[in-house]
Amino acid sequence: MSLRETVNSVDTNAKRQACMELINEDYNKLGQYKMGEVQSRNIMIIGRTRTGKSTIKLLLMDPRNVPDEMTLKSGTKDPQFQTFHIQQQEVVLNIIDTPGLFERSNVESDIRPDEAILKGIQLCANMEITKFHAICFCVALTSGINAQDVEAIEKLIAFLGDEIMNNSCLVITHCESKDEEQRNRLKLELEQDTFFKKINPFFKLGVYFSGSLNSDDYKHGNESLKNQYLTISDYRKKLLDLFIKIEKPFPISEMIISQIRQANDSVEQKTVQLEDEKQKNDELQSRIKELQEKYLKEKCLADDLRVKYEQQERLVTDSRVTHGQREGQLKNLQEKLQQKDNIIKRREKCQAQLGNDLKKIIEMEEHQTKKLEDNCAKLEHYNYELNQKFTSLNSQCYTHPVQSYSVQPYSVRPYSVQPTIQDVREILEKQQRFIKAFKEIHAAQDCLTKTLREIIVELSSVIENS
Ligand SMILES: Nc1nc2c(ncn2[C@@H]2O[C@H](COP(=O)(O)OP(=O)(O)OP(=O)(O)O)[C@@H](O)[C@H]2O)c(=O)[nH]1
Ligand SMILES: [Mg+2]
Repeated sequence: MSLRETVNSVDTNAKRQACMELINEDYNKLGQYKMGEVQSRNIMIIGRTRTGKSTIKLLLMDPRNVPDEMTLKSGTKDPQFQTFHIQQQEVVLNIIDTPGLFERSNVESDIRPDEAILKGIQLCANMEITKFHAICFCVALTSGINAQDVEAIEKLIAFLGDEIMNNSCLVITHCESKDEEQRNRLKLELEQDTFFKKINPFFKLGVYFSGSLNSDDYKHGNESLKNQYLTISDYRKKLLDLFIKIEKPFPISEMIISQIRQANDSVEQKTVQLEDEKQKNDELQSRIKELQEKYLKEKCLADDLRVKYEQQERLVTDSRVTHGQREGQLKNLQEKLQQKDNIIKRREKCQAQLGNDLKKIIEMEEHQTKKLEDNCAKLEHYNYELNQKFTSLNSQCYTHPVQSYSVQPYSVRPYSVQPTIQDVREILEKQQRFIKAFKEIHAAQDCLTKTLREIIVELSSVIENS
């Protein structure tokens, strides 16, 4: 056989088969990172806050999980995306755990249901998940179904359309201690429930139960944990069976996604606006705080000023009173001054009067003096005459003796000649006139003295008053 014939006669197929058998044997024994096709199931869990959504996720992962102790505060803040592989089934579960609808938080800002649903779908779109195999609507046995659940389902249908019903189921949580009889009774009760009647058609995939190892029983190591484990394992299996068997997922159309994106954008815009507003609000708050502090400082100042003002006002009032008193005193002084003025005037008047009176008195005195001088002159004359008479009578006394008569008129020198009766009578008459003249002088002096006394009395009273 030629070489050509020998080469052409080689059985290539048999050789390849032999090679591949060796390779396969080696890969099966030693091959690394072996790949196998898996199917994925996208599951979204939604429902009111604290109904047990995150706990369902834990149950699906591992039925031995024990949830944290119950609190009223919401747990999941943002949608959570997690992927699990069901080993025997070559199925991958993409679980989207959403924040609770009608969330209760510390800041009292309820997340609106549409917002929470939107966030979940947006997250799926971001993860290139554009179809859902199941939407698990979660309600807790402990809190039942209410108007908020109805509202949430209506919103979901409004977003995604009626078709979503084919891929929706209801999951009742907190049922780890319920036996089959109790569950059936529960189902019957549900059928009678007003709210459930409204949403029942939505759950075309049916009603399922869920639960978890009770944290209190776990804490106390109660025997009931075993039964709970068995029950929740059944729930888990039923749920997983459901997810695995769903072959027709609900597609989220591009349109819905873009709508959701738009809605989400507007939500984000609103969130940004909200953040802005919050920042502005914070700035305003700090400004208000500053102003309040300023106000308090100014108030303190104003209070101080008010106190000072009140003090000043008191001082003004006091000084007004003092001023009034001073004015009164001034008035009194003015009155006294006036009185003194009057007194001075009266004194001046009195002095003038006195001057006049004194003048009159001086005049009168002068007059009287003159009168006295006249009288003296008269008396001297009269004395002279008497002396003459006596001289003549002395010369005649020897021829006409008369009874001796001892008359000795004023400033008349004694004589030894005896006067006649006629002489004596004349002398007596003259003496009487002399006496009369003296009486007149005396009366005038009396009058003068009286006037002087009156003036003195008046002056003393004026001086006393002043
Ligand atoms: N016994 C029992 N407790 C549960 C069950 N589901 C939830 N809980 C309790 O309820 C609490 C809240 O459960 P979560 O799973 O966090 O509720 P959620 O719906 O995810 O809450 P949000 O994320 O706030 O919306 C958990 O800490 C558990 O204590 C259940 O099936 N059985
Ligand atoms: Mg949660």
